[in-house]
Amino acid sequence: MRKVIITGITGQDGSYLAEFLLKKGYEVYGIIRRSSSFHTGRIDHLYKDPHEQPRLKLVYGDLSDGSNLASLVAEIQPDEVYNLGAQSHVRVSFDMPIYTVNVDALGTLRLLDAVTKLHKPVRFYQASSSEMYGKVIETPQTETTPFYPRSPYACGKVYSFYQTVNYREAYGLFACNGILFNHESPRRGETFVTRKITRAATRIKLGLQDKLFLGNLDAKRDWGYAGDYIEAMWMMLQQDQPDDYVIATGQTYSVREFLDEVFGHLDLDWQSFVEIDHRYYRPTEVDLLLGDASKAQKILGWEPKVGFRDLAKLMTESDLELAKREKILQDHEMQTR
Ligand code: NAP
Ligand code: G4F
Repeated sequence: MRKVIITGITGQDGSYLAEFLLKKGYEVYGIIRRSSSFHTGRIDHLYKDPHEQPRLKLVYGDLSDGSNLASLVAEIQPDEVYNLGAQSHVRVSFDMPIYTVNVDALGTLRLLDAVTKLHKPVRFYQASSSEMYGKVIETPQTETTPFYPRSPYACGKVYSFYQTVNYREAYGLFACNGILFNHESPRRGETFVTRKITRAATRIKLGLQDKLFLGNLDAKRDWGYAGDYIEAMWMMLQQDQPDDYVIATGQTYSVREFLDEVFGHLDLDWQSFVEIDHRYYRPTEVDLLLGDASKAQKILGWEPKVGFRDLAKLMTESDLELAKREKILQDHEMQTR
């Protein structure tokens, strides 16, 4: 049975990737951080599934601890490693630059080093990001577009990108960078803008909230569906040669357009509920991202299945169900007071 290590298994992408790899018959080792409260909500359904559970193993580790990573890698002897763990919030990286770079940049180096010391053929995936294009030098962005990072997060990801390339070239490691543009889902963290909007809009619809505070509404992103994007990660590691690939939809929309879509779906006018809060602005913004994934389409045979409108709809409908459950609980509490 092929063994795989996933860092960041408790996150959005890690949870979809674990689901996907378990279905393919892999033994999945997820590295999780110790936390004072439960944070495995996105993978609990896999752990409870009697068919998947025996092949899903959770082990404690942290990208800031190289010795722990080296022991885990040596013990597990994986065939594939997916490095998805990161402090992944761009705005937060301005508040915590040193921590972010320690985990997102040096963390990758620690893992690459541990994997290379195994002296067995291991395939390595690095979660690189469209944020590396930052103040974009050309549009659309491709694998050859120069990087111009605009945050501590993006600078850390550029470092990891080049370390991944260097381990491929210097040590012959089968290592790939997936340069993924923004991808979202009902499992997206609630402080990223799409999920923040779908959570708030659906709560407003049910009378659980009356305002939504946001930052820059003019930023444009190439938004895809996480479920599609994790398949591309796996495809990269199944090729004959390691390489780097852009994964994107080829369409770009503003935060304002996402608001139109979500509130429109709920028959609400967002202008009546949204207020601008400058705390959500970034010191340096990435104004426009638009990816060209034709290399991935040609070589991997990958293309996105879910477009912008369907993505907004599926996230809104999922959060509407969540808001309904919250409303029932709230009504019940009021009645029993
Ligand atoms: P996410 O939901 O924020 O998940 C991040 C994961 O990393 C969580 O499991 C988190 O664990 C873990 N983590 C954080 N700090 C860690 C540390 N010090 N050691 C080990 N694990 C740590 O992110 P995502 O959206 O799934 O993204 C996955 C990866 O792709 C990230 O590297 C992100 O930077 C990159 N990326 C994401 C996108 C996107 O649009 N989603 C696009 C391009 C690249 P806890 O649960 O304990 O916090
Ligand atoms: O949803 P966001 O926080 O995502 P951002 O910064 O594009 O980063 C995400 O995608 C990257 C891929 O390009 C990943 F590498 C990264 O890990 C992460 O997953 O913000 C999107 C846009 C920004 O321009 C931001 O300024 O939305 C704008 N925005 C406006 N109001 C807001 C808000 N963003 C957040 N998080 N919260 C707001 O209230």
